[in-house]
Amino acid sequence: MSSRHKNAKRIQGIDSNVWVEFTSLAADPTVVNLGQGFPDISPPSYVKEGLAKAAAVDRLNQYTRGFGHPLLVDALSQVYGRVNGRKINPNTEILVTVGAYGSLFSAIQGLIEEGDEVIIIEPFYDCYDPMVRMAGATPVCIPLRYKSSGKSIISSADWSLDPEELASKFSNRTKAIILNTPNNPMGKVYTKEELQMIADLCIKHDTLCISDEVYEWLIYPGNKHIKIATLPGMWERTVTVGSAGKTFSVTGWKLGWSIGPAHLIKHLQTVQQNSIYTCPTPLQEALAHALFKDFKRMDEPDCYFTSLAVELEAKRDRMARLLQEVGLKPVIPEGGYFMVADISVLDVDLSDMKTDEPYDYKFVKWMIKTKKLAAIPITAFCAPATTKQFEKYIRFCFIKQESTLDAAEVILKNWNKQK
Ligand code: IK2
Repeated sequence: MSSRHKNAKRIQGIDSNVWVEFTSLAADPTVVNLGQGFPDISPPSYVKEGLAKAAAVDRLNQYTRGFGHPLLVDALSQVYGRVNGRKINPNTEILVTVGAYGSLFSAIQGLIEEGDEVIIIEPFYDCYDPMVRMAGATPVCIPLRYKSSGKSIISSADWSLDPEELASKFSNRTKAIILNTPNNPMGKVYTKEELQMIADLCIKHDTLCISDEVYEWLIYPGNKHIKIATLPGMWERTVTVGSAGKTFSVTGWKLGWSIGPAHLIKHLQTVQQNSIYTCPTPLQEALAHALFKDFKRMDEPDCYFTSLAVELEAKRDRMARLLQEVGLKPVIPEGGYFMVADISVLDVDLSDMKTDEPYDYKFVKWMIKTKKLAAIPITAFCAPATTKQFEKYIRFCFIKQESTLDAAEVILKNWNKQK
């Protein structure tokens, strides 16, 4: 092949992707899919109807403002103005993107320089690492460390950063840290003290913070979501990322947003105007109406931002019981809709699978094939150096209809009977 047909260096070594691989394995309709994080529950009817209404208006089927449809940035500025306790300028402090992915991409492309270092906390949402590499920078990873609370139930709160280890990762080349709270995959919701420790280091080293908060509304009792951008000295150095897919259970809409100070957001806008330019107008219009509806009832129990978390809490608890019944040790998440489980107790011998993949990859492939149940291997969210620490964990998604959870229950209850 001619050398002209070779890939660009910036995408060297990032060609494998957990979603591409495991979504196709789970596509078999006989497989119960608790893998990729998408709901199979119905999105709210007003959200779907809003899209049909928007598509019926001719004007809304044409291009809109590139940095965000005017009605949508207005809605976002109202919701996040209230949440952040500050006025947010809809035109200069918000960018609407193709999903949270689009926000992460434009933030990293727009703010990270070749040769920079970016701190990433493991396990991390998998795209952070390749996005940092594509920008020519180096990911500097630090794992969450498990410390038993002494209780029989393991919680995502039992995983935390070692303050000294974190401090040691900062250097004069550190341009940013990527934070994800509530975290995917562990379900960890960072406490105010943990966020303050990160904020202090960001301020000390003049570092940016890209805070991925796509599960911001999905918080279980006893926990509170705190935006790092609201801590003193952090607004001016933080880009906060959100997702319509996660907020309204419409992952197929692929709309997201970045919120932050104008001096940072303008660089994300530059990336967007020179790449995808604008997002679909009818989706943005419908999302704006949905946000306004729930904004108006934010203190009421039927506000979708809070009612979804209530619905999910019961599913979370059901998922935990199911996993415990087969002897798995689930990590009870404080937020989000994933549950990680320690599979080491099952002691499945996979030595006949002749691949050099980590144990969890082999386990999930074996489980899909023999048990017809799909999950996601946790080492997909780790750098190679941390594989050994996490390869006995897999992730289940529980934002599923009761019938899907029933099907998973049958598989798990028959676990030892099946071949
Ligand atoms: N950031 C995080 C932390 C996410 O979890 C996601 C979506 N993940 O869903 C797939 C899975 O984990 O199974 C994103 C960003 C991307 O969000 P969006 O779909 O809005 O681009």
